[in-house]
Amino acid sequence: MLGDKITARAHTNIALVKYWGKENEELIIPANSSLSLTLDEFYTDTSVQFDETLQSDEVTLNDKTVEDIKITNFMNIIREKANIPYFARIESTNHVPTSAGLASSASAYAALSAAGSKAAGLNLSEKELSRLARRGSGSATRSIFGGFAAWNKGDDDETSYGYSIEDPVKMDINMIAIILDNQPKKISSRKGMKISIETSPYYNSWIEQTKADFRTISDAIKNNDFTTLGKTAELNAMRMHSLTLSSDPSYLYINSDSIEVINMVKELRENGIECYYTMDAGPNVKIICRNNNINAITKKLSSRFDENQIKVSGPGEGIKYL
Ligand code: FM0
Repeated sequence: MLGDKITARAHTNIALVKYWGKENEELIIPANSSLSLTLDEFYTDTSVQFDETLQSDEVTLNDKTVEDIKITNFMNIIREKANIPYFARIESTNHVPTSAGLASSASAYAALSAAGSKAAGLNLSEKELSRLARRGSGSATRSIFGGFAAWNKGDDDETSYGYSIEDPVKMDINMIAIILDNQPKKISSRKGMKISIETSPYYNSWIEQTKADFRTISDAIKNNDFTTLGKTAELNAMRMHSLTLSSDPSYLYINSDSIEVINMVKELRENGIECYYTMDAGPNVKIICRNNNINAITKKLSSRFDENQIKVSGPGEGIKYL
C-alpha cells in the first residue's frame, strides 16, 4: 500500500558481452544486446517509502545524505507511472566495496526499481522491472535477474528489456574481482561510451562482433562449455577497451596494475590453470574461473596484492524483497 516502506535487494552483474554505446540516450536504448553473470557477493539493499509530508525526495546512501538529480529524475518516472505526486524517503546500502568499479549502478537501480515501484503501489512483472531499471542505468536492466541474464537491445522502451538465460547456473563458474583502484572513475561509462560511439572508427565492427559473441556465449552456456565462454568473454572485453583507445580523444581504463593481473592470468593459463579475464569501465580486473582453481589463483594474486583487494564470488540470485 502507498505509504508502506518496501525494501528490495539486487545483486550486481558483470557482462560477458558488454554494453558500450547508446542508440537513444534519454530512454537508454543500447546499440547492442549484452549478456552477463549476476554475482552473489556484491549487492545493494534499498528501501523506499512515499510520504505526502515530504517536500523533496530524501536520499541516504550508506547512511550519508546525498543529493542526486539522477535519482530524482528516476523517481519522477515511477511517480508518473503510478500517477502519484508524493516524494519518498530512500535508504540505500551498497554491499559492494565502495566505488570499487564493480558496477554498483547496476545493483543500485535494480533495487531502486523494485522497491520504488512496489512502494508506489505498482505491481510490475520482472520484464517491466527490467525496463524501468534500464532508465536508471543500462546495466541495471540485467540485475533484475539472477545467474546468466541478457538485455535485449530492442529499439524502443517496450522492446528493450532484460531476461533470464539460465538461473540457477549449471556451469561451474566463479569470478574473482581484483580491486585495483577504489576512486570514482575519471571518465564515467556514460561519457566513455558516448565518445566511443561518436568517434571510434571501429565502432561498427564492434557491433557486428558483439552479435557473434552473443551467439557464441549463449551456445556455450547451453553446452556447459566453460572454455568457449571464457575465451569469448575475454576477447569481447578487450575489444570494448580497444574502442576507448581508438576514440578521439583516446582514453584508457586499463592501468599498469591491470596489465600485471592480465599477465598473471596468462601465466596461470600456461601452467594449466584455466582462467580468463574481463574488465569494465575501470582498472579492476575480474577473473573467470572454475571452483577447483580458486585457491591457486588467489594464491598467485596474493603474492602481489593485498587480501582485501581480492573478492571471490559465485553466481547470484535475482531481485528479491526483504
Ligand atoms: O555492464 O550510462 O550501465 O555491459 O559495465 O548508466 O547506462 O554504467 F564495461 C562497461 C556499463 C558498461 C558494460 O554501463 O552505463 C556492461 C559496462 P549507463 P552503465
